[in-house]
Amino acid sequence: MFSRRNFLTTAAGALVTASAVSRAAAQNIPEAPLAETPATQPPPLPSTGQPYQPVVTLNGWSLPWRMRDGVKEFHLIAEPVEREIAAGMTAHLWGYNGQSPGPTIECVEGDRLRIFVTNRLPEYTTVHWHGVRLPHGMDGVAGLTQPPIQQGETWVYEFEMRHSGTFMYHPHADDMVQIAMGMMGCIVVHPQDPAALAVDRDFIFLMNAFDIEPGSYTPRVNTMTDFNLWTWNSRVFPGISPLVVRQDDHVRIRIGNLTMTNHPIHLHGHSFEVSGTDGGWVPETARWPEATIDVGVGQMRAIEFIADTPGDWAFHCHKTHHTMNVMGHDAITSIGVNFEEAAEKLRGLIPQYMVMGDRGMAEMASMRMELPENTLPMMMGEGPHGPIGMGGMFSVLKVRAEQPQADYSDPGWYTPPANTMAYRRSPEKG
Ligand SMILES: [Cu+2]
Repeated sequence: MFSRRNFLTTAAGALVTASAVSRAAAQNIPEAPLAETPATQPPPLPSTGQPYQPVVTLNGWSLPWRMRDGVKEFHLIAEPVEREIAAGMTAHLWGYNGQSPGPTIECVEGDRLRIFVTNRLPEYTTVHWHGVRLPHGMDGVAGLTQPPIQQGETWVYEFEMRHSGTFMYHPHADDMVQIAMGMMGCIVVHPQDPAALAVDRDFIFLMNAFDIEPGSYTPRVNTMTDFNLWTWNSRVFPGISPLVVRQDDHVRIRIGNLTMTNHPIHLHGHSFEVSGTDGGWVPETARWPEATIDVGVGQMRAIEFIADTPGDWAFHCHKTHHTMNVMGHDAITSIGVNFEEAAEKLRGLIPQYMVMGDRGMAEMASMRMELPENTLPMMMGEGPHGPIGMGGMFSVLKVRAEQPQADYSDPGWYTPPANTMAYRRSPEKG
């Protein structure tokens, strides 16, 4: 779970440099809860205000608020964080309240929000509320709508959430660096009527990407397209939580893209409809069936389906390089090349010399190579039938008849009923 830090102490300390908030105002700043784990937190029901059905942030959490005179007050702290990308690799990123991405901000259409933003980064920042329709001065674009938030300062954004939907937040100050470092989060504005647009399970995540050299911890911020970690909420498979649902649940998955390229997201075993974008909800009469939805840069797509078929269903980006991890991208293609002659000579010099990749690269999925410190092999994940050979933007939708309502715990691997699985044809059958 997240922890509460003593904000009054830190606020008082920050006053040495802060100029935007007076001492009296600082006393009134709500505390800023902190997440210490990349584990998916169970969705919290709203403590005050209108009821709503909360979302489940994959490998993330939702930010608690304080209700003050009818205004929901949140507190984001922009700061350096350590994020586990998957077991075996930790990255030094920038984020909010202890993690990258920052916590999901959930509220209800018509709510008035007061969001305190404290800057503990080594440079200035702002927060832009992507997709939210608000007054000019609250839009968070450094230089255009406000001066940047300097180190140590706390700034206040206050506006009404006039439309339900799925939005994002991220800096609009030194954008290239700050987004490459992992600064982003989700915003979910629930409809006034909790019965409107109701689903049984509602998941959300952001797609992001990093370029972290094996053996190092900090992303290269100037990389334009050649990233080596394709992540969902700053996690790669098998570090991404499975999406666990009960059979026949009406499921919504909200997917935002803050990488520098598009991602065709594909779901196995089901077809879905796009029900929302960062512009709002798609009228039911305008939806059409899909099995893959391309999510462009800076876009958000909400998809919906009935999870009618039990099983473990792959859910992934269809760009094959995006379901791979760090190591091995630079390996030369050598399919069909006969290395044996050269290998014989090399073995004379290096006794353990091994030929790799002359029959494809699948063997790499089961091979445990020596890796530098703090990095991940290209393919990972062990399934019930062997290595899964995936990494990056890949997870599993787990549909189970016996999954209890509102239970998100991992039921383990699926066992198919007898005679419903592909089988090896015995050669003697002729
Ligand atoms: Cu992709």
